[in-house]
Amino acid sequence: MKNVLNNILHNIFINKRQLAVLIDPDKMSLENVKPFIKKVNRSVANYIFVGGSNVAEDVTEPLVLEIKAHSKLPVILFPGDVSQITDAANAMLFLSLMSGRNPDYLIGKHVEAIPRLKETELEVIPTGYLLIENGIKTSVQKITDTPPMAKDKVDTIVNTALAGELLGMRLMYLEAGSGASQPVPHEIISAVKHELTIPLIVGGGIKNKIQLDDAFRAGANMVVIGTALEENEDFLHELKRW
Ligand code: 1GP
Repeated sequence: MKNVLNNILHNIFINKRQLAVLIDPDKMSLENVKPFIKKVNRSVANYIFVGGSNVAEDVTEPLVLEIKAHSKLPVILFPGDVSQITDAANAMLFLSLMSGRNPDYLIGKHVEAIPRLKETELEVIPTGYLLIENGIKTSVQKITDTPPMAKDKVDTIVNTALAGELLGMRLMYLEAGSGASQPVPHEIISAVKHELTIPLIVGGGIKNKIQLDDAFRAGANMVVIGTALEENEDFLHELKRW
């Protein structure tokens, strides 16, 4: 059943914080999946995102199958490329990089993805994706050849997010970039949240509970954490309860 987006909306309705653990297929070996996922299962995480910027072809599907073998949590593809699409997952964020002006990442890759998507039962969730400046050059910036949005241009960020909502995006993702030195500032999260009616996801550079709480307090409906858990799995232990 295609119920991931409904589940996200329901959790917002009941005021539940939502946490997604991001696994990059390029950085997680199959034999490490089981012990890692066992810890994820014991944490407050609600979703497992799978994706990355530099993923070799054909590694995503075996990874998703291994995750599914050890967890009942929904697996949501967060693909860096068309080759990462697999029917083994529950849903996919159909990301449009609205912070940039590279047509490939606004519409081109999406058209390329259609033949693959037609062969799947994936729940496809249109998602506006805004890369926000964090002080270092991130993989998203390098691979897509698009600059991040300046963090002092809050009005432009808000207007871009609103344009995404009006274009029909069902989710909006504020991204500082994987391994960012600074997460998305709370002023930006709250300004965007104030204007949007669709769910707001925030990720990039969140390394501890304080930053996580800050993002939720500012208005994030879901927070995504990847690098901090790759570097310190004990962080998951801290996430056993909110
Ligand atoms: C990256 O937002 C995600 O796309 C998570 O970022 O790896 O820095 O947690 P981190």
